[in-house]
Amino acid sequence: MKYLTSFTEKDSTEDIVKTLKSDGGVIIERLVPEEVMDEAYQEVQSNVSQAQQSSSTSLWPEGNRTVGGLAAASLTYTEKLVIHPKTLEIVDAMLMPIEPMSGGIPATEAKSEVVEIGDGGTQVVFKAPLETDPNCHHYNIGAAVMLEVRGGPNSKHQVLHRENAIYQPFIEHLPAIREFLVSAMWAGSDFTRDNGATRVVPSSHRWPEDRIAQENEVVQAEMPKGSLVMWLSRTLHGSAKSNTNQRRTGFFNSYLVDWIRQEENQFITVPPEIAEKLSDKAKKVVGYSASPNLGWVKGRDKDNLLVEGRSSPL
Ligand SMILES: O=C(O)CCC(=O)C(=O)O
Ligand SMILES: [Fe+2]
Repeated sequence: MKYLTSFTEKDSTEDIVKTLKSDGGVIIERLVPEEVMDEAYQEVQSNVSQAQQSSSTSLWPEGNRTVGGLAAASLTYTEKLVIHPKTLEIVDAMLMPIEPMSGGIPATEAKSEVVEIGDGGTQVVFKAPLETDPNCHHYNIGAAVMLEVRGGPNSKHQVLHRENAIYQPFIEHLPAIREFLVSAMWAGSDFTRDNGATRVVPSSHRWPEDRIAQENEVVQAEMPKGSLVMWLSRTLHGSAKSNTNQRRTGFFNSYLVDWIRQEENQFITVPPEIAEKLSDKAKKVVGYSASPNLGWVKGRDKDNLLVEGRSSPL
């Protein structure tokens, strides 16, 4: 595999998912009109000061621009990109939630039974899991950020990394688990070879951890504005250096199973007074919903924790 396959919205979700699983990444071209990307960019520019957009970390050195809390900084981004129906269909197929976000048929609950153990006592016992069993109750965004590569004398390729690196130090001794995170990067400008289009190493999600990528195994997610590149948690990738003075604007979010802590704290970045303005689906994906066992608030509705109802075992 020396390239990422490009699809369009007309291609079947099944085909896209098959390729995402085999190659570790896919591009979907022109999934939204360019104007949607311009609208999102304008909202970010009016809501976030230039000073707040500056960055000086090792992943995002001086000169580039980054914006955190993007789900609050641009409601167009949250409503039209994060919960884009095609994207949600793909993520549903990858993360296998009990409650699919794309409106598909809910999967059956992970199977457990309560057995009698004598003297009126009982115990919960889980049956051996099947590959087709759900992998989460629902999923949320892990982080939602704008990542803007700016060319300049110091422009360098970002270190190739796997998105699972934030959890891996603590779970590396577990046997391989099913996919728990999918990354999505929307092109807020054209993504070109010269302006920093994301570097991706196809098939690297199936490599042993210590295999080192050769430069000729790295491809770039070149795509026009309004397109989307998605990759898996074990796929090596990173932003690229820019040789131009154009901005390369990426709108990034990850989708993460509900049973792992979100990378960026969405309850601070999208406080209830902003979350209230979101559609029910957007509220849910940001994190304002609960599974029967996780994230509950006594007295609040499990599907919308901003309103009264039932969500807790108490
Ligand atoms: O901006 C990009 O192209 C990728 C960025 C990335 O992978 C990261 O910051 O974790
Ligand atoms: Fe990354």
